[in-house]
Amino acid sequence: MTPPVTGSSVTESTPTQAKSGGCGCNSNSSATVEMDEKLKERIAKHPCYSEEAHHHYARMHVAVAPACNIQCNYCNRKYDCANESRPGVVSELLTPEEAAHKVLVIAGKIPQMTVLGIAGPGDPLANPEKTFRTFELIADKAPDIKLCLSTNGLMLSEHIDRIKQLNIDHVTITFNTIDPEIGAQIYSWVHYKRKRYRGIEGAKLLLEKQLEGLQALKEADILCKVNSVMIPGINDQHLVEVNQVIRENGAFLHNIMPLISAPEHGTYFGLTGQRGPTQKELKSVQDQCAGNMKMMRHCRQCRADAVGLLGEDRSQEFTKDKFLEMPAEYHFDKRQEVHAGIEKFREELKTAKEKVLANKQQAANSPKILVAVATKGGGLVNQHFGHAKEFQVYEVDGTEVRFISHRKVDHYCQGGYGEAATFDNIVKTIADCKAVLVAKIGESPKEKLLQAGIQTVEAYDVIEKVALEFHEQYVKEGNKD
Ligand code: CLF
Ligand code: SF4
Repeated sequence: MTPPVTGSSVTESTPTQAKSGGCGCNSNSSATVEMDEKLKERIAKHPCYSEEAHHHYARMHVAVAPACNIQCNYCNRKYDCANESRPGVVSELLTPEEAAHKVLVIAGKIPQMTVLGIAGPGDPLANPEKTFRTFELIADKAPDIKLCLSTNGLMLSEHIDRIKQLNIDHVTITFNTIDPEIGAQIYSWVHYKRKRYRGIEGAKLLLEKQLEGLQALKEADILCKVNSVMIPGINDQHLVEVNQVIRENGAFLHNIMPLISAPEHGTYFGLTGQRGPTQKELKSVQDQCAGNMKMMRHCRQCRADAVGLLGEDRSQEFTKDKFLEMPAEYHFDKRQEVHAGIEKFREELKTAKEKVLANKQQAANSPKILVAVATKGGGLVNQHFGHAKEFQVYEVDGTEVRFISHRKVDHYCQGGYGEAATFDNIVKTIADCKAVLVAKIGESPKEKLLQAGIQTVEAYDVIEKVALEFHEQYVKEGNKD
Protein backbone atom coordinates (compact mmCIF):
# COMPACT_ATOMS: atom_id res chain seq x y z
CA MET A 1 0.00 0.00 0.00
CA THR A 2 1.34 3.47 -0.78
CA PRO A 3 1.91 5.98 2.05
CA PRO A 4 -1.24 8.13 1.62
CA VAL A 5 -3.41 5.03 1.72
CA THR A 6 -1.75 3.95 4.99
CA GLY A 7 -1.79 7.53 6.28
CA SER A 8 1.95 8.20 6.69
CA SER A 9 3.49 11.35 5.29
CA VAL A 10 6.76 12.87 4.16
CA THR A 11 8.81 14.21 7.05
CA GLU A 12 10.15 17.42 5.53
CA SER A 13 7.08 19.02 4.04
CA THR A 14 6.91 22.77 3.54
CA PRO A 15 4.20 24.78 1.79
CA THR A 16 3.99 24.04 -1.92
CA GLN A 17 6.13 26.37 -4.01
CA ALA A 18 5.26 27.85 -7.36
CA LYS A 19 6.25 25.68 -10.29
CA SER A 20 9.37 26.78 -12.12
CA GLY A 21 8.97 26.07 -15.83
CA GLY A 22 8.04 22.42 -15.40
CA CYS A 23 8.56 19.55 -17.90
CA GLY A 24 11.86 21.00 -19.12
CA CYS A 25 10.00 23.82 -20.88
CA ASN A 26 12.00 27.04 -21.05
CA SER A 27 9.50 29.02 -23.04
CA ASN A 28 7.55 31.86 -21.51
CA SER A 29 4.79 31.51 -24.06
CA SER A 30 1.57 30.89 -22.17
CA ALA A 31 0.32 28.60 -24.96
CA THR A 32 3.37 26.35 -24.57
CA VAL A 33 3.12 26.33 -20.81
CA GLU A 34 -0.55 25.50 -21.02
CA MET A 35 0.17 22.64 -23.45
CA ASP A 36 2.83 21.26 -21.13
CA GLU A 37 0.47 21.43 -18.20
CA LYS A 38 -2.17 19.57 -20.19
CA LEU A 39 0.32 16.92 -21.21
CA LYS A 40 1.49 16.56 -17.64
CA GLU A 41 -2.08 16.07 -16.55
CA ARG A 42 -2.65 13.37 -19.18
CA ILE A 43 0.24 11.28 -17.94
CA ALA A 44 0.14 12.22 -14.24
CA LYS A 45 -1.66 9.04 -13.16
CA HIS A 46 -0.25 6.66 -15.77
CA PRO A 47 2.44 4.46 -14.21
CA CYS A 48 4.08 3.61 -17.56
CA TYR A 49 4.03 7.04 -19.20
CA SER A 50 5.31 8.78 -16.07
CA GLU A 51 8.25 7.36 -14.13
CA GLU A 52 7.27 9.45 -11.14
CA ALA A 53 3.66 8.19 -11.22
CA HIS A 54 4.78 4.58 -11.12
CA HIS A 55 5.73 4.96 -7.47
CA HIS A 56 2.12 5.81 -6.62
CA TYR A 57 -0.37 4.47 -9.16
CA ALA A 58 -1.10 0.97 -10.40
CA ARG A 59 -2.22 -0.54 -13.69
CA MET A 60 -4.07 -3.68 -14.56
CA HIS A 61 -4.35 -5.75 -17.71
CA VAL A 62 -7.16 -8.02 -18.80
CA ALA A 63 -6.34 -10.94 -21.07
CA VAL A 64 -9.17 -10.83 -23.60
CA ALA A 65 -7.25 -10.97 -26.90
CA PRO A 66 -5.94 -14.45 -27.79
CA ALA A 67 -5.26 -14.21 -31.55
CA CYS A 68 -2.37 -12.57 -33.36
CA ASN A 69 -1.82 -11.50 -36.96
CA ILE A 70 1.97 -11.68 -37.12
CA GLN A 71 4.66 -14.07 -35.92
CA CYS A 72 7.59 -12.56 -34.05
CA ASN A 73 10.64 -14.79 -33.70
CA TYR A 74 10.72 -14.15 -29.96
CA CYS A 75 7.15 -15.28 -29.39
CA ASN A 76 5.58 -18.66 -28.72
CA ARG A 77 1.78 -18.55 -29.03
CA LYS A 78 1.30 -20.75 -25.99
CA TYR A 79 2.34 -17.72 -23.97
CA ASP A 80 1.51 -14.00 -23.66
CA CYS A 81 2.47 -11.44 -26.31
CA ALA A 82 6.18 -10.87 -25.77
CA ASN A 83 5.95 -7.37 -27.23
CA GLU A 84 4.56 -6.24 -23.90
CA SER A 85 5.14 -9.19 -21.61
CA ARG A 86 7.77 -11.42 -20.14
CA PRO A 87 7.94 -14.55 -22.34
CA GLY A 88 6.94 -17.84 -20.79
CA VAL A 89 3.95 -16.40 -18.91
CA VAL A 90 0.45 -17.77 -19.52
CA SER A 91 -2.53 -15.63 -18.60
CA GLU A 92 -6.11 -16.85 -18.10
CA LEU A 93 -8.36 -15.80 -20.96
CA LEU A 94 -11.47 -13.79 -20.10
CA THR A 95 -14.63 -12.76 -21.93
CA PRO A 96 -15.25 -8.99 -22.09
CA GLU A 97 -17.97 -9.33 -19.44
CA GLU A 98 -15.68 -11.27 -17.08
CA ALA A 99 -12.95 -8.72 -17.73
CA ALA A 100 -15.27 -5.81 -16.91
CA HIS A 101 -16.29 -7.48 -13.65
CA LYS A 102 -12.63 -8.04 -12.75
CA VAL A 103 -11.83 -4.36 -13.39
CA LEU A 104 -14.67 -3.21 -11.14
CA VAL A 105 -13.60 -5.61 -8.38
CA ILE A 106 -10.01 -4.41 -8.51
CA ALA A 107 -10.98 -0.75 -8.82
CA GLY A 108 -12.63 -1.15 -5.39
CA LYS A 109 -9.85 -3.19 -3.79
CA ILE A 110 -6.91 -1.23 -5.24
CA PRO A 111 -8.22 2.34 -5.61
CA GLN A 112 -4.80 3.59 -6.79
CA MET A 113 -5.32 1.45 -9.94
CA THR A 114 -5.86 4.16 -12.56
CA VAL A 115 -5.15 2.46 -15.89
CA LEU A 116 -6.67 -0.51 -17.66
CA GLY A 117 -4.46 -1.89 -20.41
CA ILE A 118 -5.15 -4.57 -22.98
CA ALA A 119 -1.88 -6.12 -24.08
CA GLY A 120 -2.62 -9.67 -25.05
CA PRO A 121 -2.13 -12.54 -24.75
CA GLY A 122 -2.14 -12.01 -28.57
CA ASP A 123 -2.54 -8.67 -30.31
CA PRO A 124 -5.53 -6.60 -29.08
CA LEU A 125 -6.31 -5.34 -32.60
CA ALA A 126 -6.28 -8.84 -34.05
CA ASN A 127 -9.27 -9.30 -31.68
CA PRO A 128 -11.04 -5.98 -32.19
CA GLU A 129 -14.52 -6.96 -31.07
CA LYS A 130 -13.37 -8.45 -27.74
CA THR A 131 -10.97 -5.59 -27.11
CA PHE A 132 -13.38 -2.77 -27.89
CA ARG A 133 -16.30 -4.43 -26.13
CA THR A 134 -14.19 -4.65 -22.96
CA PHE A 135 -13.17 -1.00 -23.21
CA GLU A 136 -16.77 0.01 -23.88
CA LEU A 137 -18.02 -1.74 -20.72
CA ILE A 138 -15.33 -0.08 -18.59
CA ALA A 139 -15.71 3.39 -20.08
CA ASP A 140 -19.37 3.19 -19.24
CA LYS A 141 -19.08 1.93 -15.66
CA ALA A 142 -15.75 3.34 -14.48
CA PRO A 143 -15.15 6.69 -16.17
CA ASP A 144 -12.10 7.57 -14.03
CA ILE A 145 -10.07 4.64 -15.35
CA LYS A 146 -7.76 5.49 -18.25
CA LEU A 147 -7.80 3.10 -21.18
CA CYS A 148 -4.55 1.88 -22.70
CA LEU A 149 -3.74 -0.40 -25.58
CA SER A 150 -0.60 -2.11 -26.83
CA THR A 151 -0.33 -3.40 -30.40
CA ASN A 152 2.10 -4.55 -33.07
CA GLY A 153 0.53 -1.79 -35.18
CA LEU A 154 -0.63 -3.82 -38.18
CA MET A 155 -4.31 -2.93 -37.79
CA LEU A 156 -3.95 0.35 -35.93
CA SER A 157 -4.87 2.85 -38.64
CA GLU A 158 -7.92 0.79 -39.50
CA HIS A 159 -9.31 1.10 -35.97
CA ILE A 160 -8.27 4.66 -35.19
CA ASP A 161 -11.82 6.05 -35.22
CA ARG A 162 -13.03 3.51 -32.68
CA ILE A 163 -9.97 4.16 -30.52
CA LYS A 164 -10.63 7.88 -30.56
CA GLN A 165 -14.34 7.44 -29.97
CA LEU A 166 -13.70 5.31 -26.88
CA ASN A 167 -11.32 7.94 -25.54
CA ILE A 168 -8.37 5.54 -25.44
CA ASP A 169 -5.68 8.11 -24.76
CA HIS A 170 -2.56 5.90 -24.60
CA VAL A 171 -1.47 3.51 -27.33
CA THR A 172 1.77 1.55 -27.58
CA ILE A 173 3.19 0.32 -30.90
CA THR A 174 6.07 -2.15 -31.00
CA PHE A 175 8.61 -0.95 -33.56
CA ASN A 176 11.67 -3.19 -33.63
CA THR A 177 13.07 -1.79 -36.85
CA ILE A 178 12.52 0.67 -39.65
CA ASP A 179 14.42 -1.51 -42.13
CA PRO A 180 12.51 -4.39 -43.82
CA GLU A 181 15.74 -6.39 -44.20
CA ILE A 182 16.22 -6.34 -40.44
CA GLY A 183 12.49 -6.93 -40.02
CA ALA A 184 12.78 -10.14 -42.07
CA GLN A 185 15.09 -11.48 -39.35
CA ILE A 186 12.57 -10.63 -36.62
CA TYR A 187 9.19 -11.56 -38.14
CA SER A 188 8.55 -14.87 -39.86
CA TRP A 189 5.18 -13.85 -41.33
CA VAL A 190 2.50 -11.14 -41.37
CA HIS A 191 -1.16 -11.97 -42.00
CA TYR A 192 -3.10 -9.10 -43.56
CA LYS A 193 -6.51 -9.19 -45.28
CA ARG A 194 -6.57 -12.98 -45.63
CA LYS A 195 -3.09 -13.20 -47.10
CA ARG A 196 0.16 -14.30 -45.48
CA TYR A 197 3.34 -12.34 -46.32
CA ARG A 198 6.81 -13.64 -45.48
CA GLY A 199 10.36 -12.33 -45.37
CA ILE A 200 11.12 -8.79 -46.53
CA GLU A 201 7.68 -8.43 -48.11
CA GLY A 202 5.97 -9.13 -44.76
CA ALA A 203 8.33 -6.89 -42.80
CA LYS A 204 7.83 -4.05 -45.30
CA LEU A 205 4.07 -4.30 -45.07
CA LEU A 206 4.19 -4.30 -41.26
CA LEU A 207 6.48 -1.26 -41.22
CA GLU A 208 4.21 0.68 -43.59
CA LYS A 209 1.19 -0.09 -41.44
CA GLN A 210 3.04 0.82 -38.24
CA LEU A 211 4.09 4.21 -39.67
CA GLU A 212 0.54 4.77 -40.87
CA GLY A 213 -0.71 3.91 -37.36
CA LEU A 214 1.76 6.29 -35.73
CA GLN A 215 0.64 9.07 -38.05
CA ALA A 216 -3.01 8.34 -37.32
CA LEU A 217 -2.36 8.56 -33.57
CA LYS A 218 -0.62 11.88 -34.04
CA GLU A 219 -3.52 13.27 -36.03
CA ALA A 220 -5.98 12.02 -33.44
CA ASP A 221 -3.86 13.52 -30.62
CA ILE A 222 -3.45 10.20 -28.83
CA LEU A 223 -0.28 9.71 -26.80
CA CYS A 224 1.93 7.08 -28.33
CA LYS A 225 4.61 5.07 -26.60
CA VAL A 226 6.88 2.91 -28.74
CA ASN A 227 8.28 -0.37 -27.48
CA SER A 228 11.37 -1.84 -29.14
CA VAL A 229 12.75 -5.24 -28.27
CA MET A 230 16.55 -5.04 -28.30
CA ILE A 231 18.04 -8.06 -30.08
CA PRO A 232 21.87 -8.08 -30.05
CA GLY A 233 23.42 -8.58 -33.47
CA ILE A 234 20.10 -7.91 -35.23
CA ASN A 235 18.68 -4.50 -34.29
CA ASP A 236 20.83 -3.24 -31.39
CA GLN A 237 22.93 -0.83 -33.44
CA HIS A 238 19.86 0.22 -35.40
CA LEU A 239 17.68 1.32 -32.48
CA VAL A 240 19.09 4.85 -32.47
CA GLU A 241 17.70 5.24 -36.00
CA VAL A 242 14.37 3.78 -34.91
CA ASN A 243 14.36 6.31 -32.09
CA GLN A 244 14.93 9.16 -34.52
CA VAL A 245 12.14 8.09 -36.88
CA ILE A 246 9.54 7.57 -34.18
CA ARG A 247 10.41 10.88 -32.59
CA GLU A 248 10.05 12.69 -35.91
CA ASN A 249 6.69 11.01 -36.34
CA GLY A 250 5.29 12.16 -33.03
CA ALA A 251 5.92 9.34 -30.53
CA PHE A 252 5.92 10.59 -26.95
CA LEU A 253 8.00 7.96 -25.19
CA HIS A 254 10.41 5.18 -26.19
CA ASN A 255 10.69 1.95 -24.22
CA ILE A 256 13.67 -0.15 -25.30
CA MET A 257 13.20 -3.56 -23.69
CA PRO A 258 15.66 -6.42 -23.52
CA LEU A 259 14.96 -9.58 -25.51
CA ILE A 260 14.33 -12.36 -23.01
CA SER A 261 15.22 -15.57 -24.72
CA ALA A 262 15.56 -19.13 -23.41
CA PRO A 263 15.24 -22.52 -25.11
CA GLU A 264 12.41 -23.53 -22.74
CA HIS A 265 10.21 -20.74 -24.15
CA GLY A 266 10.19 -22.67 -27.43
CA THR A 267 10.58 -19.54 -29.55
CA TYR A 268 12.63 -19.38 -32.74
CA PHE A 269 15.20 -17.15 -31.04
CA GLY A 270 15.19 -19.32 -27.90
CA LEU A 271 15.86 -22.45 -29.94
CA THR A 272 18.53 -20.87 -32.13
CA GLY A 273 20.42 -19.54 -29.09
CA GLN A 274 19.83 -15.83 -29.77
CA ARG A 275 20.90 -14.02 -26.60
CA GLY A 276 19.36 -10.96 -24.99
CA PRO A 277 21.37 -7.81 -24.18
CA THR A 278 23.30 -7.35 -20.94
CA GLN A 279 22.20 -4.57 -18.54
CA LYS A 280 25.19 -2.55 -19.71
CA GLU A 281 24.36 -2.93 -23.42
CA LEU A 282 20.75 -1.97 -22.78
CA LYS A 283 21.69 1.11 -20.76
CA SER A 284 24.19 2.18 -23.40
CA VAL A 285 21.54 2.20 -26.17
CA GLN A 286 18.98 3.86 -23.88
CA ASP A 287 21.55 6.55 -23.05
CA GLN A 288 22.34 7.13 -26.74
CA CYS A 289 18.65 7.72 -27.43
CA ALA A 290 18.00 9.72 -24.27
CA GLY A 291 19.25 13.01 -25.68
CA ASN A 292 16.55 12.88 -28.35
CA MET A 293 13.41 11.98 -26.47
CA LYS A 294 11.93 10.70 -23.22
CA MET A 295 13.00 7.14 -22.52
CA MET A 296 11.08 4.67 -20.39
CA ARG A 297 13.43 2.74 -18.11
CA HIS A 298 11.00 1.43 -15.53
CA CYS A 299 9.14 -1.12 -17.67
CA ARG A 300 8.61 -4.48 -15.94
CA GLN A 301 7.61 -6.46 -19.06
CA CYS A 302 4.44 -7.44 -17.27
CA ARG A 303 1.93 -10.21 -17.94
CA ALA A 304 -1.25 -9.85 -20.03
CA ASP A 305 -3.16 -10.14 -16.72
CA ALA A 306 -0.83 -8.04 -14.53
CA VAL A 307 -2.36 -6.21 -11.53
CA GLY A 308 -0.80 -3.70 -9.13
CA LEU A 309 2.04 -1.23 -8.98
CA LEU A 310 4.70 -1.99 -11.59
CA GLY A 311 7.08 -4.32 -9.82
CA GLU A 312 4.50 -5.77 -7.40
CA ASP A 313 2.41 -8.11 -9.51
CA ARG A 314 -0.77 -9.09 -7.63
CA SER A 315 -2.36 -11.08 -10.46
CA GLN A 316 -2.43 -14.28 -8.40
CA GLU A 317 -4.82 -12.66 -5.89
CA PHE A 318 -7.33 -12.18 -8.71
CA THR A 319 -7.40 -15.41 -10.68
CA LYS A 320 -10.70 -16.23 -12.35
CA ASP A 321 -11.92 -18.60 -9.62
CA LYS A 322 -11.31 -15.86 -7.05
CA PHE A 323 -12.51 -12.64 -8.71
CA LEU A 324 -15.74 -14.18 -10.04
CA GLU A 325 -16.76 -14.74 -6.39
CA MET A 326 -15.93 -11.16 -5.38
CA PRO A 327 -18.49 -8.31 -5.50
CA ALA A 328 -17.83 -5.38 -7.88
CA GLU A 329 -17.32 -2.56 -5.40
CA TYR A 330 -16.37 0.34 -7.61
CA HIS A 331 -17.07 3.65 -5.84
CA PHE A 332 -16.16 6.74 -7.80
CA ASP A 333 -16.17 9.08 -4.79
CA LYS A 334 -14.04 6.82 -2.59
CA ARG A 335 -11.52 6.43 -5.39
CA GLN A 336 -11.35 10.20 -5.87
CA GLU A 337 -10.67 10.62 -2.15
CA VAL A 338 -7.77 8.18 -2.32
CA HIS A 339 -6.38 9.91 -5.42
CA ALA A 340 -6.60 13.29 -3.68
CA GLY A 341 -4.59 11.82 -0.77
CA ILE A 342 -1.97 10.51 -3.19
CA GLU A 343 -1.75 13.88 -4.94
CA LYS A 344 -1.30 15.66 -1.61
CA PHE A 345 1.46 13.25 -0.70
CA ARG A 346 3.11 13.75 -4.11
CA GLU A 347 3.15 17.50 -3.57
CA GLU A 348 4.81 17.02 -0.18
CA LEU A 349 7.30 14.65 -1.72
CA LYS A 350 8.07 17.09 -4.50
CA THR A 351 8.64 19.92 -2.05
CA ALA A 352 10.89 17.73 0.08
CA LYS A 353 12.90 16.71 -3.01
CA GLU A 354 13.22 20.30 -4.22
CA LYS A 355 14.45 21.34 -0.80
CA VAL A 356 17.12 18.65 -0.73
CA LEU A 357 18.24 19.33 -4.31
CA ALA A 358 18.33 23.11 -3.80
CA ASN A 359 20.92 22.69 -1.06
CA LYS A 360 23.25 20.58 -3.15
CA GLN A 361 26.11 22.03 -5.10
CA GLN A 362 28.16 20.10 -7.58
CA ALA A 363 31.61 19.46 -6.12
CA ALA A 364 34.50 19.36 -8.59
CA ASN A 365 35.08 15.85 -9.98
CA SER A 366 32.05 14.55 -8.14
CA PRO A 367 31.77 10.84 -9.01
CA LYS A 368 28.68 9.34 -10.61
CA ILE A 369 27.74 6.26 -8.64
CA LEU A 370 24.94 3.72 -8.57
CA VAL A 371 22.83 2.89 -5.52
CA ALA A 372 20.22 0.14 -5.13
CA VAL A 373 16.97 1.00 -3.36
CA ALA A 374 14.47 -1.28 -1.61
CA THR A 375 11.04 0.34 -1.97
CA LYS A 376 7.40 -0.66 -1.75
CA GLY A 377 6.43 2.50 -3.65
CA GLY A 378 5.58 6.04 -2.65
CA GLY A 379 9.00 7.33 -3.76
CA LEU A 380 10.47 6.28 -0.40
CA VAL A 381 13.16 3.98 0.91
CA ASN A 382 10.68 1.89 2.88
CA GLN A 383 11.33 -1.81 2.42
CA HIS A 384 13.26 -4.39 4.44
CA PHE A 385 16.26 -5.81 2.58
CA GLY A 386 14.96 -9.34 3.07
CA HIS A 387 11.55 -8.55 1.56
CA ALA A 388 12.75 -6.94 -1.66
CA LYS A 389 11.83 -8.81 -4.84
CA GLU A 390 13.60 -6.16 -6.87
CA PHE A 391 15.91 -3.21 -6.30
CA GLN A 392 15.48 0.09 -8.08
CA VAL A 393 18.82 1.40 -9.27
CA TYR A 394 19.56 5.14 -9.27
CA GLU A 395 22.53 7.00 -10.67
CA VAL A 396 23.68 9.72 -8.26
CA ASP A 397 26.13 12.54 -8.71
CA GLY A 398 26.41 15.42 -6.24
CA THR A 399 23.24 17.16 -7.39
CA GLU A 400 21.10 14.72 -9.31
CA VAL A 401 19.43 11.41 -8.66
CA ARG A 402 18.26 9.58 -11.77
CA PHE A 403 16.30 6.33 -11.95
CA ILE A 404 18.03 4.04 -14.43
CA SER A 405 16.65 0.52 -14.03
CA HIS A 406 15.23 -2.10 -11.76
CA ARG A 407 16.86 -5.42 -10.99
CA LYS A 408 14.78 -8.44 -10.06
CA VAL A 409 16.08 -10.67 -7.28
CA ASP A 410 14.74 -13.72 -5.48
CA HIS A 411 13.45 -13.17 -1.97
CA TYR A 412 16.28 -13.25 0.56
CA CYS A 413 14.05 -14.03 3.55
CA GLN A 414 12.45 -17.43 3.05
CA GLY A 415 10.40 -18.04 6.20
CA GLY A 416 12.87 -15.96 8.18
CA TYR A 417 16.02 -17.72 7.02
CA GLY A 418 18.44 -16.25 4.53
CA GLU A 419 19.43 -18.66 1.78
CA ALA A 420 23.09 -18.51 0.79
CA ALA A 421 22.46 -19.07 -2.93
CA THR A 422 19.84 -16.30 -3.04
CA PHE A 423 22.06 -13.91 -1.14
CA ASP A 424 24.96 -14.51 -3.52
CA ASN A 425 22.60 -13.86 -6.40
CA ILE A 426 21.53 -10.53 -4.89
CA VAL A 427 25.15 -9.47 -4.45
CA LYS A 428 25.84 -10.36 -8.08
CA THR A 429 22.78 -8.46 -9.26
CA ILE A 430 23.74 -5.19 -7.53
CA ALA A 431 27.54 -5.63 -7.65
CA ASP A 432 27.99 -2.36 -9.57
CA CYS A 433 26.21 -0.37 -6.81
CA LYS A 434 28.16 1.38 -4.07
CA ALA A 435 25.34 1.13 -1.55
CA VAL A 436 21.99 -0.45 -0.90
CA LEU A 437 19.36 1.80 0.71
CA VAL A 438 16.88 -0.13 2.84
CA ALA A 439 14.39 0.39 5.66
CA LYS A 440 16.05 -2.38 7.69
CA ILE A 441 18.67 -5.07 7.34
CA GLY A 442 20.18 -7.72 9.63
CA GLU A 443 23.77 -7.55 10.87
CA SER A 444 24.90 -10.65 9.01
CA PRO A 445 23.81 -9.61 5.46
CA LYS A 446 25.09 -6.09 6.18
CA GLU A 447 28.53 -7.50 6.97
CA LYS A 448 28.56 -9.73 3.90
CA LEU A 449 27.50 -6.87 1.61
CA LEU A 450 30.33 -4.77 2.99
CA GLN A 451 32.77 -7.56 2.22
CA ALA A 452 31.50 -7.38 -1.38
CA GLY A 453 32.16 -3.62 -1.41
CA ILE A 454 28.51 -2.56 -0.98
CA GLN A 455 27.66 -0.28 1.94
CA THR A 456 24.20 -0.27 3.52
CA VAL A 457 22.15 2.73 4.58
CA GLU A 458 19.13 2.19 6.83
CA ALA A 459 16.50 4.91 6.46
CA TYR A 460 12.79 5.53 5.99
CA ASP A 461 12.74 8.65 3.85
CA VAL A 462 12.59 10.19 0.37
CA ILE A 463 14.79 8.19 -2.05
CA GLU A 464 16.56 11.27 -3.47
CA LYS A 465 17.37 12.58 -0.01
CA VAL A 466 18.88 9.32 1.25
CA ALA A 467 20.81 8.85 -2.01
CA LEU A 468 22.30 12.35 -1.95
CA GLU A 469 23.25 12.06 1.72
CA PHE A 470 25.03 8.79 0.99
CA HIS A 471 26.81 10.40 -1.97
CA GLU A 472 28.02 13.25 0.23
CA GLN A 473 29.39 10.87 2.83
CA TYR A 474 30.96 8.70 0.09
CA VAL A 475 32.84 11.72 -1.29
CA LYS A 476 33.89 12.86 2.20
CA GLU A 477 35.44 9.45 2.73
CA GLY A 478 37.75 10.27 -0.17
CA ASN A 479 36.18 8.02 -2.83
CA LYS A 480 36.73 9.28 -6.38
CA ASP A 481 34.72 6.79 -8.45
FE1 CLF B 1 -0.23 -1.88 -19.76
FE2 CLF B 1 1.47 -1.15 -21.51
FE3 CLF B 1 -0.58 0.37 -21.05
FE4 CLF B 1 1.33 0.16 -19.29
S1 CLF B 1 2.15 -1.97 -19.34
S2 CLF B 1 -0.66 -1.64 -21.92
S3 CLF B 1 1.52 1.03 -21.31
S4 CLF B 1 -0.84 -0.02 -18.89
FE5 CLF B 1 4.03 -0.70 -18.78
FE6 CLF B 1 4.02 -3.27 -18.39
FE7 CLF B 1 6.12 -2.15 -19.49
FE8 CLF B 1 3.88 -2.32 -20.79
S5 CLF B 1 5.38 -1.80 -17.45
S6 CLF B 1 5.09 -4.04 -20.11
S7 CLF B 1 5.18 -0.52 -20.64
FE1 SF4 C 1 3.58 -12.78 -30.21
FE2 SF4 C 1 2.82 -10.30 -29.66
FE3 SF4 C 1 4.48 -10.78 -31.75
FE4 SF4 C 1 1.91 -11.50 -31.83
S1 SF4 C 1 2.70 -9.39 -31.72
S2 SF4 C 1 3.66 -12.76 -32.44
S3 SF4 C 1 1.50 -12.15 -29.73
S4 SF4 C 1 4.95 -11.08 -29.57
